[in-house]
Amino acid sequence: MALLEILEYPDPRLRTVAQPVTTVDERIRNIVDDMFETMYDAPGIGLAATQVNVHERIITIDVSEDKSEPLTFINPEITVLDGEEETMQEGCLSVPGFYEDVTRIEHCLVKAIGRDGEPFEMECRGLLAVCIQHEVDHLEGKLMVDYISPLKRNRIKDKLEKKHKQEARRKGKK
Ligand code: QAP
Ligand code: CO
Repeated sequence: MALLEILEYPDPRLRTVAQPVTTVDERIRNIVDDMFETMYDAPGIGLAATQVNVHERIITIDVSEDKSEPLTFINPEITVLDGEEETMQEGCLSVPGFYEDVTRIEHCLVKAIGRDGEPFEMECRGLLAVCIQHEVDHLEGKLMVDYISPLKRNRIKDKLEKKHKQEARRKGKK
C-alpha cells in the first residue's frame, strides 16, 4: 500500500474526465487500497481517483465516525436524484483549508461495481448522498469551487497558488 499525492486546485489535471474501468482486477484493487490509505491519512471522508491523478472511474468514501464503513464505487452512476435541496459546508482534499456552502439534492440512488467486482445499488441520504455527488463530479472534472461565486473562487485560486509557490521554493532549497 502507498500514500498517493493529492492534486490541488487549480491543477488542470483535476479537469480530466475519467474513463470507465473495464475489469476489476489486481491493478484496480491496488488503486482502491491506496486511495483508502490516502483518504484515511488525510483525513477525509471521500476521494475520487481523479484527485490522485488516476483518470479512471473509482471513488472511495467512508462517512462513518470511526472509519469502519469503507465504500468503493467503481463506474458509479447516479440513477435517481430526488428529495429536498440541502445546503452543506463542503470541503475537498483538493481545495485544502477552504469550506464553502454548496446546495445539492439530499437523496439519490447509485449503481456501481464494488471492490469485489460485483455490481450493486445503494440508496443514499444526507451526508453520503452529498459526498457521492461531490465525488462523481470529480470524475467529470468538476469541482466544488465551480458552485461558488467567481469572486470567492478566484480568491481561493490565488491563495492556493501562493501556497504552491511557497512549497516549490521550500523544496528547491532542500
Ligand atoms: C467531500 O471531502 C465532502 O480542506 C470529501 O484541510 C466533504 O473529505 C463532501 C479535508 C464535505 C461533502 C461534505 C478538507 C481534509 C477533507 C480540507 C473531504 C482539509 C483536510 C475533505
Ligand atoms: Co473533492
